[in-house]
Amino acid sequence: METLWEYRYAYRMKSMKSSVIRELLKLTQKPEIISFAGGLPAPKIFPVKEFQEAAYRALENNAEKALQYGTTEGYLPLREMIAERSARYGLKINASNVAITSGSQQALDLIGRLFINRGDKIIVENPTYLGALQAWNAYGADYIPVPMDKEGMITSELEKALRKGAKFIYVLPNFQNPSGVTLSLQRRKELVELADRYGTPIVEDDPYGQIRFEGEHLPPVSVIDSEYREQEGSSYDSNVIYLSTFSKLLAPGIRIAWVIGAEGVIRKLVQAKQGADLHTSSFNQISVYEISQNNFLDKHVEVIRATYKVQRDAMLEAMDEFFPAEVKWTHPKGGMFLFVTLPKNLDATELFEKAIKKNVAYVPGVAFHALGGGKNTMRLNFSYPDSDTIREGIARLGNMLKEEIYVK
Ligand code: PMP
Ligand code: G9A
Repeated sequence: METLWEYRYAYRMKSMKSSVIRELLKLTQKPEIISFAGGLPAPKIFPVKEFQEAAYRALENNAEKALQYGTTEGYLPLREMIAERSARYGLKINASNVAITSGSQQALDLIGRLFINRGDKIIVENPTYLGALQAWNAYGADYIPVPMDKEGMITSELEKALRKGAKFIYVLPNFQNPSGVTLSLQRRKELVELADRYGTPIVEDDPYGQIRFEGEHLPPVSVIDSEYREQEGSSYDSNVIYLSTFSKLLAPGIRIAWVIGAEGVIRKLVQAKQGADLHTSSFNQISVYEISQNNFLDKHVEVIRATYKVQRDAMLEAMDEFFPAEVKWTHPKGGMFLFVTLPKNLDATELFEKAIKKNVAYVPGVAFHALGGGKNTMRLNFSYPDSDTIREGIARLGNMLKEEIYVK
């Protein structure tokens, strides 16, 4: 029966759809399905024992804080720790530049609240992270997608987009979700120069930067921006808002992430967060602080890198073996995803049902294209299934694709 709520939804609900990833998560939780769909970290390397000990310490030594309301900015020792760790990557910040959020997803939503008026244009990579589109659709964002190649966002195309006038540029420089592509150093510099020339700030979303399997670490866009504008002294007056998260470094279930920004931006973001959830779980923040002691994060990142590298290799090898020659894919140097391009006449959304019949799932690429397109693309995740499962799933997918390309 219809309730009285039916005709009372706010305008913003018109542009809101369910996230394909969230919907697929329900479907792919069936044990018979091999899922390359969700961006789930590998549960086999969750630091369970270390979390048990950290949670114990949080309650043993710090229960008054862990179980109490906390400040909206977040637990100060955790923010200080993040500021110190960020210095390694060249970010000159202190705790006043850091706010803790309930996942980076909340940070994306708060950024929407802070900056997006209905009809504002946001420059995004094409494809881009679906969760950002979902957050910003609610605020009535319009998008200017910029095409990518093997080096990331194509900067000559970015210039065309900037001429249209945009509120900000959203960029995922490392092992991008969904493409797995990394923005090259040269392109990072060009991005910063162009953004500066057109007076357009940047949101840098970097959940995967530390999960590199090979090659040299590249400086964050925020650091290049500070250098380019010859920022002096210790205050972070950057035009870049930088996001990262413990979801991929420790575990996503704890929902702890951070935002780095100029002090003024952090103050506004904190005001918006006050209305959203007062603050992020004190207990989880203190547990994350505790688990991070004695260099644990660095040790654990090594385990993550080693595990995902093996699984990425298993996926690439299996694709070479089982995928038809007409299909192309990216070769990520880190992160959790790669992106597949099918021949133009194939539609990955239509094929999805067939894949499910073969008990294998992926995310159809259309979902990551802000203005549509990308019908013949799909995203595959390699962090969740183990290597044997990956091989089996890729074989199933390869067979399905061969049937489509050769038999029809
Ligand atoms: N940004 C990107 C690019 C992501 O891939 C994710 C997680 N898939 C998030 C933000 C959100 O992460 P969380 O909310 O778990 O911190
Ligand atoms: O489960 C989620 O919604 C987070 C993962 C995002 C992704 O698969 O990109």
